[in-house]
Amino acid sequence: MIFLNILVASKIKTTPKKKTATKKATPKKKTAAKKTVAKTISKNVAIKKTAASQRTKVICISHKEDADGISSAALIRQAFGGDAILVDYPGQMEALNQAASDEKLKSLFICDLGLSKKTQDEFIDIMKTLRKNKVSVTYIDHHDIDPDVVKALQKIKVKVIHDINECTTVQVYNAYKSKLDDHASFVATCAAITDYMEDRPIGSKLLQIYDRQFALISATVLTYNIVGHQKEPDYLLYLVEELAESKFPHEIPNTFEFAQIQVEKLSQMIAKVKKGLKTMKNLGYMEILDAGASGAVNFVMGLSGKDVGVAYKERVDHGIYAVSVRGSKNCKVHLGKIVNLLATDLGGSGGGHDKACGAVIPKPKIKKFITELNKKIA
Ligand SMILES: [Mn+2]
Repeated sequence: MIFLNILVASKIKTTPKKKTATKKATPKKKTAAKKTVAKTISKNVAIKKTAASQRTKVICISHKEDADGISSAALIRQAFGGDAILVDYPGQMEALNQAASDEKLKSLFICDLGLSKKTQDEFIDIMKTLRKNKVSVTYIDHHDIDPDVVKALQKIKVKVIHDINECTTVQVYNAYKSKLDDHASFVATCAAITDYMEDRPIGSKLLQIYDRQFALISATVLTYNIVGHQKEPDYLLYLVEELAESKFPHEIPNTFEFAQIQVEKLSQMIAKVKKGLKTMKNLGYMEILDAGASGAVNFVMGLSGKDVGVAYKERVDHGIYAVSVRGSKNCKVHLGKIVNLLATDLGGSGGGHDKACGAVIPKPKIKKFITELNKKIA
């Protein structure tokens, strides 16, 4: 899913074990490298050579808000080592820019981060910088993408793995199977389930390996732990490490207890949505105050009786609303495409799947966004 916002950050003790092995594939050669650069400072060619050889880092920038992003990062880590940087959509470009200026970066993977009209040009520019610096870049995703963007990326030799029919983790699994252990297929299965993509060609084959109920409860508990820890980046990185080490969600301490608390909060959300929900002809909508929009949006759609639900939450510090949109099975339009265009028109950004997408909308434009969306989905 895309633009999944925070549900609730609750305060159960989760105490991620601090691991020292975070830097697996990134041997530090700081002092040595500096000396070499200093020695060769007068010779341009020599500096370039040194700069190339001191690039050793592997980084995976992935989506932090759902099991597909976290699981993609875990499988990349298992296959290639290196460190994960977990981001949400508002933080995506900052992380990419930072990676682009990292002189030690050798290889960059970007996972489960869809591009929109608003972000794609800047994304391509950053990729150009990375490629100029000879960084190998692999972009793996399943969100709707402008074909011209794919062409532009391939032209500068960014490796693009893109299929709108399989979730990102399944694509990572499929591409790098030979570098992964057997358990990776389970991690990919959980990601497919949370992205509603366990019925796709590869996803469904993977699910068949495992007992359906076992996979469902594992995927759900993992998801609740991810959603409930959005404000604890260390915990999310810890989850990446544990999954990379082939742990099942139930083997990670306290995950089921934490999920139970999330379930309780969700049941309270049902009551709140019943009270606060509003409708237009074609959609139900609601402003969410004390939780994330994405945790409420399915209830908004379901309880409104409409085929489209919109939930939005103010990000006070950013002057924007984080908006989540869901469509029912009866919804025949591609919400991700509509929202991408509409959000861009209103000075925001957005996009995603046909039945699950999101947007960032400037605060004064939220009413306009909802009324326009109501018209466009008629
Ligand atoms: Mn995904």
